[in-house]
Amino acid sequence: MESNMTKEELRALIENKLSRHYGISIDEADRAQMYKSCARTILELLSEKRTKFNQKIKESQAKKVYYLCMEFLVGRSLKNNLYNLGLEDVFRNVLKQWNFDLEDLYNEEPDPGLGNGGLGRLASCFMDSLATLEYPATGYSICYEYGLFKQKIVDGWQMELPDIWLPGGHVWLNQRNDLVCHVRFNGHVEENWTDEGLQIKHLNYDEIEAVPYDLMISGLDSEGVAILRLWRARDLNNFDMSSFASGDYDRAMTEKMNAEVICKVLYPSDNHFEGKTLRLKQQYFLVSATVQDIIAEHLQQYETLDNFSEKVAIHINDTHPALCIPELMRILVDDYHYSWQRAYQLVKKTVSYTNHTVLSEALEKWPEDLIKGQLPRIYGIMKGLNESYCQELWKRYPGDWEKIERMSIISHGQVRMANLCVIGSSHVNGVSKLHSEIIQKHIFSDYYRLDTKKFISVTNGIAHRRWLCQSNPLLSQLLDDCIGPDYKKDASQLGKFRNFYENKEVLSRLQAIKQANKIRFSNQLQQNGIVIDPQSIFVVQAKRLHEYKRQLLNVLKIISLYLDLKDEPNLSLPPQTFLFAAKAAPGYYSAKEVIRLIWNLSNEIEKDATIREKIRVVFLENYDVTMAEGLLPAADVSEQISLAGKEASGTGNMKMMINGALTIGTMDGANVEIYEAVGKENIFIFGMTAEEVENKWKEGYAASSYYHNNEKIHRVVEYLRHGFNGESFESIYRYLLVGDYGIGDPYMCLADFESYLDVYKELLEAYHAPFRWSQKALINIAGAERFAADRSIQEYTNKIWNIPTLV
Ligand code: CJB
Repeated sequence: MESNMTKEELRALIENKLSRHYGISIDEADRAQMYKSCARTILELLSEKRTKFNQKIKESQAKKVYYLCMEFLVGRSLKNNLYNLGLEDVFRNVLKQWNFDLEDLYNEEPDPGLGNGGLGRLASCFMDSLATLEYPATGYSICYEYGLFKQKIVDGWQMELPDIWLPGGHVWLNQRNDLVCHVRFNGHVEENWTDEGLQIKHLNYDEIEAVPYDLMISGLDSEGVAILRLWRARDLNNFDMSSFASGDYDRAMTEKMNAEVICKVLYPSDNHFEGKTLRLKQQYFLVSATVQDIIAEHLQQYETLDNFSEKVAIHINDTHPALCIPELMRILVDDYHYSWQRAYQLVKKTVSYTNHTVLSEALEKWPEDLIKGQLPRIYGIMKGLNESYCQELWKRYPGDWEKIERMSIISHGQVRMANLCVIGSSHVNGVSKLHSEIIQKHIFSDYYRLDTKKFISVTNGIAHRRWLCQSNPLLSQLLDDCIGPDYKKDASQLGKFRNFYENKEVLSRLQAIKQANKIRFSNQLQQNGIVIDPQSIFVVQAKRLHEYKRQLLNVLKIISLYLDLKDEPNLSLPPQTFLFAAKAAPGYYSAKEVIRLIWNLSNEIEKDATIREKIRVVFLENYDVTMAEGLLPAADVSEQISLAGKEASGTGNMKMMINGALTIGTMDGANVEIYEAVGKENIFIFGMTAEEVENKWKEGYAASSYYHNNEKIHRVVEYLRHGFNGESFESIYRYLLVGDYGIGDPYMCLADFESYLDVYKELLEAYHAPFRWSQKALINIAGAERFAADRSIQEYTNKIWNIPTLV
């Protein structure tokens, strides 16, 4: 993996960038200039690599994969590319001679927040794997001017500040003016029968330009380079000169702003549908530009679209890019005159879809009138698809109107995007075994019965090169020493680490590494004035704030421990630091209330000098990929406590496991497979199963019965009811016991509380035996072999995209 670039060669490359872009020599360069010059040097190397790779793909006529997602949470690029190109050491040495520290340059780079959480991070992990495994792949998304907001906590309340990432992030983007295309909105459609058949014209539309910006992602020790193509909207007319000339400056600018507002900001909600016009426009903007781009690239190589589905796989990541189905139909039928039937066949063979959530509030349902107004031609196509699909259903299920209605795309004035995706795709997959079973049994059961083979499961995975090798170099070194370096490209090799289960030296090194990572993270926090004890157990819950993820349940547990300590200050408990990291969607009141609760609990505990030695709560502000890279390797305990049946997979669970943290969790999402991988001795499982949850709902769940009948629950809830740290938490008390619609505690925190507390106490016991604990950590690291994104991608290529590996 070592590159053979010499120091002299590298020096010359960097000097050249400093001179070309800033007209300066090394001695004059500041950190920002040096960071950008290093980035440009890498880009030059990547471009050369990319050209060679493109040539190879072209010659082999390999099938290409296009991965569409409204979010890519890429993380910083400098470190990732240096690592994957094997250039970290030579860069570090050259920079050192010039008195620059590579770590400082890493910190110059903004962390582009072009995603909300798991969905966007998964997409980025997949790009890393696609490049490393040498598949020809392009990711498509939007170049949001502002990524996910920066989080600031003011007196416990989350405030949102804009994420201005482009000034430092721009350097990685290559503007492709040669590939600009046009996207049309509004207007109306005219249909005329002529001698040549039905002629369709879209008239009086508003048109804007889509300008692509490419970001290159290098594979490790491979010839592959993946492209992430991000679209920016640009006003086509650029400027209304006549208004300007007549002195109407405002008007001259308005049109431009209206067009460009499309890619201004990422919608900050996760697992939640925002039925806003601008969001719909963003979605269509992405898919229209993307499909045009894919078609243009295909035609350039093959000069026909007849072989489109043999050479192209288009993957839609969740329903957000679902409009690519009617958009592809539109282009095939209107622009290339394919028959409706043939076009539909091509679309169905080309497109595949991953479902990432079963939460009903996340399922996208657009008002029919909105789509009709904004995208009249697309609306017409969706109606056509709906009609022909319903006719097919009618033949199959004559008279069963209820079923046909459930399975249709458009119904009761709503366009159901998940149905569109299923109907328009070759395959539909869930992201863990449990989640795939749930979608087959529930939301897609009708379709599953109709076409069982369409549905498969691909468990998520993580880019272990980023989340283990780069974030945890000490552990990576230990693995190199024990099992050799092959696991970096073949994660299944991690399993060999099990052979060191009895090896005392390895186990004590493992312990020391965890300690070093905890110290490293504590030192980082100290720079921001937060002091934590690296000798304490680090219990980490890091993920978006959502009711179903149940950060509240974790808080209830901590309050219970706190009250135990207040009653009995000498209680023997190992020191614990509860670390929370989470952003709440700006309009998500109950989630923001939980942040306020955590923040105040933290302050309340800090007041007591004895108790804070034993338990401490820290809310880590502004969680992002960069923070995760420091935090996750430092975790002793990974909290994965969603209500069973709600978390599609989770990937933070995999990231902490591969870094040797032990999971306390429910049988939800990929936790089930983590449990299978490590065995019951090496994970702490509690709470109801998905089936038990379902049954409890059916019986009728009454949170109040737990409150009245369980002393521990009663005590904790009462503590909340009375408030603390000068604040009231009446709203949370009401949330748990009364609820908005008379359903208190909709995610059943109280039902799982007792089992959670019991199992947490078992975990604390287990921590008392450090040797055994290390053995458990070792089993988790080895067991992570199956949670690499490389494995997921191989499953996608084999089972869904039908792309053979390049040789
Ligand atoms: N997910 O992050 C999101 N956003 C959504 O809108 C829907 C789902 C998450 O996707 C991850 C990747 O598949 C899953 O691991 C996670 O369970 C799911 O919540």
